[in-house]
Amino acid sequence: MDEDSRDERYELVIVSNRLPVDRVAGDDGEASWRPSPGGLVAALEPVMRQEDGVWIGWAGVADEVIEPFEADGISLIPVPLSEQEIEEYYEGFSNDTLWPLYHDVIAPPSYHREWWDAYLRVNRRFADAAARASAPGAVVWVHDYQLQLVPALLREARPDLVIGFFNHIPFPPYGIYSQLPWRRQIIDGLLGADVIGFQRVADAGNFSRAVRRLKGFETRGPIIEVPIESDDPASGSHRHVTSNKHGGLVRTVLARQFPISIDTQKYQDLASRPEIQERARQIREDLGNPKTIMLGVDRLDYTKGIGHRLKAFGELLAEDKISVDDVTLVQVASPSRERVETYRLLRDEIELTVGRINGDYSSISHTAIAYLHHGYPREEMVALYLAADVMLVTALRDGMNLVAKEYVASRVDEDGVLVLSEFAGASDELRQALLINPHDIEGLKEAMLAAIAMPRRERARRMRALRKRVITNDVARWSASFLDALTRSAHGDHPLQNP
Ligand code: GDG
Repeated sequence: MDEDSRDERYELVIVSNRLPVDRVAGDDGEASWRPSPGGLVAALEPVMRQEDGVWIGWAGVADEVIEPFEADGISLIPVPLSEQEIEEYYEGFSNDTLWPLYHDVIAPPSYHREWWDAYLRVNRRFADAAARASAPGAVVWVHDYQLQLVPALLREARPDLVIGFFNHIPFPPYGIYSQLPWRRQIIDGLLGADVIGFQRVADAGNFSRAVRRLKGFETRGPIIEVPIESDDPASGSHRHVTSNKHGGLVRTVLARQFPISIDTQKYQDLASRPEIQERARQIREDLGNPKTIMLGVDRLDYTKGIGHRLKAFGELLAEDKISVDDVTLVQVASPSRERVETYRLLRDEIELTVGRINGDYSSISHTAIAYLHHGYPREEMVALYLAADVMLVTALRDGMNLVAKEYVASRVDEDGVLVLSEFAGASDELRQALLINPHDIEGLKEAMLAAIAMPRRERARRMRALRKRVITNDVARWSASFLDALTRSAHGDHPLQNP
């Protein structure tokens, strides 16, 4: 990499904790980069190519400085992180302070001042990298809770940029958020953006309330009025600077919902492939062709309500409402954050519960729960979705939950029943699912029985309505509507209506 290309400037800059690539060792021992396909890349790839874009993030390798490179035609700028920063900024502040706090304190958040220091230091590094890579007036889109300080740090360095932030996880109610010792700094960090996107209307509302309570700023619907100080770099730029009703100068920030989605077409295409449909039949057969297959697919995370799901399933077996001869639960729990203590404890707890249920109810020929602590290729996931009569999404709190949407997108046969927690963002849109409160174990059990017994016509009616939603609102539409709001904001126009 020579000096010139290192100093390249881009019109569209995506910033996220992790770059969408993994380093893999080839047969010859040479390391190379493999794109890690996710919805976000799928949605942004076409825009990135068209707009001369770059992606900034950590490459997944500690204690190494990696020069900018290209993978699959996308320009990538790695931000280095030391092993200690991964412990303090990522596993610590991001995943053991913010993650539990933002998910309704389901697990107790840990507050450590040295973790905060690392969070600030790493956010500065990301903001510096973005400031260096951005062309004059470029659009920068920052992602997720690990980088909430980047918008303000970036605005300070580069008031010419158009800055967007999207929070993939919930934003908690004020009573919970206010626990955070650094609650003001985070709000200030986010308010550096021109557009702040959330998954749900309720998340945007919680954020606006926190802004009013902590900063005393006025809000009008989704618009937040941020007073301009004379030394504020924004005072030099006329973009979104207007007078408020008291005659003071304010910068306007748009904070509203932009519910994320999936690459629907990709799931439909996979589900239509004969070999994947054959694999779905094979899965059913391998499970002993039970009348009903129930499925859970989650990262092994305490927010996903896996324990509540197992409890309901175990009680239905104990009460003879279902039998292992007829019903099998397949639980894919993909490994996650295994270096964080709470996650290790959760794994023990879940595996103890699965072992007990299987010990009590399985027979030689029928296993109650097929528990799989693995990650699978996407093709296998789609085969599982096709094989499952009932999909169980019982999150205690979840920004969106893409699994619910992937299940619906995969059901090209218009069959299958989605049981969906009202605490997952997806429940705002997927109203024809069987909506449940996972804390209400009796209610959850009733919904599971209703799903098992649901007649084909009703299954098809509900699935058609769900599919319509996921087909219309796919991830390309999501990114287009966020970028459209950002571009409009660059012209001083904040859309008050849904874009
Ligand atoms: C965060 C928010 C929000 C899981 N196991 C395997 C596998 N997965 C894939 C799923 C899905 C993704 O991982 C998980 O997405 P979720 O949305 O369900 O949950 P989080 O990981 O917590 O994501 C969430 C999301 O960000 C986006 O904004 O919806 O609320 O928490 O795509 O399919 N994929 C493969 N093998 C596995 O074993 N291939």
